[in-house]
Amino acid sequence: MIETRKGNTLPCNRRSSNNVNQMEAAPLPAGRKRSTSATMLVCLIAGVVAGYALAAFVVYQPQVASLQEDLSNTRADLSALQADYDSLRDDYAQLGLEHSSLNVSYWELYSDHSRLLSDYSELSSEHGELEDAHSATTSNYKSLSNEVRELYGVLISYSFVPEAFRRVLNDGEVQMTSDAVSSATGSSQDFWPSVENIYDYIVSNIRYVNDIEMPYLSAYRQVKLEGFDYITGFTVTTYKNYVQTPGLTLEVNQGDCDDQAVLAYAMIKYYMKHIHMTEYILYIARLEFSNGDAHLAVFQPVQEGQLCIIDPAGKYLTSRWGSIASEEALPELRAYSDYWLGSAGGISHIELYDVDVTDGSYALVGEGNIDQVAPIFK
Ligand SMILES: [Ca+2]
Repeated sequence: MIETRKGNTLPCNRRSSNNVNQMEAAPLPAGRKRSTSATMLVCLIAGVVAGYALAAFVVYQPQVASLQEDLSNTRADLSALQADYDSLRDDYAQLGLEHSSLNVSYWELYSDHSRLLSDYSELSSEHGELEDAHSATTSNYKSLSNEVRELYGVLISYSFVPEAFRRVLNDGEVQMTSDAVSSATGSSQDFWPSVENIYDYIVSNIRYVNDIEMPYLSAYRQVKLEGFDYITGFTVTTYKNYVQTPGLTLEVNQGDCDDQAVLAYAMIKYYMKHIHMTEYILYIARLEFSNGDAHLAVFQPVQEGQLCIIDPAGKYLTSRWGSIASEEALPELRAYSDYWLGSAGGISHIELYDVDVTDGSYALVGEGNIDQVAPIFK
């Protein structure tokens, strides 16, 4: 601070410099001097300020430029972020729509899933019931198939020889002839007269009648599944033949050749076992004639290759001098064939069966034409 004094004038000799002297030589009024100093002060301050400003400008100008650049970059970033924001907002809106759509689909699928679960449960229950029904049906089908096979055998046994033997020549059926045998033989122990009396009994008491048409299963079809043969169908055919039991033939007093031959076989076997007390070999002979007809008769083999033919239906009994007899097998078979020559064309084929009358089981002893069968009796 510069101090000024009011009202006094400074002495001249107290200044050594020229400038000061000049000033002293032309002294200015006191107020004018103060104005100059203020101006200078202002100028000085202004200069200082300007200097500072210049210095600040020099110093801070790069920073300002950098800040401006940063500002510009920030604005660009802001603009990019705004664009990103707008895009994300659009995406969000789109995702919102998709979410709503997916939500609707989800509930639809949830509903479908619930319904399918319910359907699955119901179908599982039905499947279980069907499996039970299938198991029962399979069991019934197996039973039915077995019964059809059994029916096939039963119907065959009603119309065909030798399949009929088990049904008509078992012990129960043979026992049914007891009264007839006693009546015919008088319980005599004399074998040959008793056999002849049995023959005569049948000829006298059993009327010859033709059989009726009998149905039978001529064929059946089957498929194998899991090791079992299921019958899928069958063919029904009729055959004019019915092999009666001895009991029925005696009851109705009629029958054709097979019925009368079966009755003769049963009565002679009953006589052997229960009256004569010796059971000899006895054959049932199934004959085929040249005209295609078939016939049944009883053949009694005798020692030394002889044969006695007992055929009540054919009215043929091996005889000599009007009484039952046995003859050498081959000539007797030829004579028997000649007996049929006029009506059936003679015998073309013979099957000999030995039947066990306890259960009707049988064995085919031999078969062939007359010349082939005759040696069996040797
Ligand atoms: Ca018959």
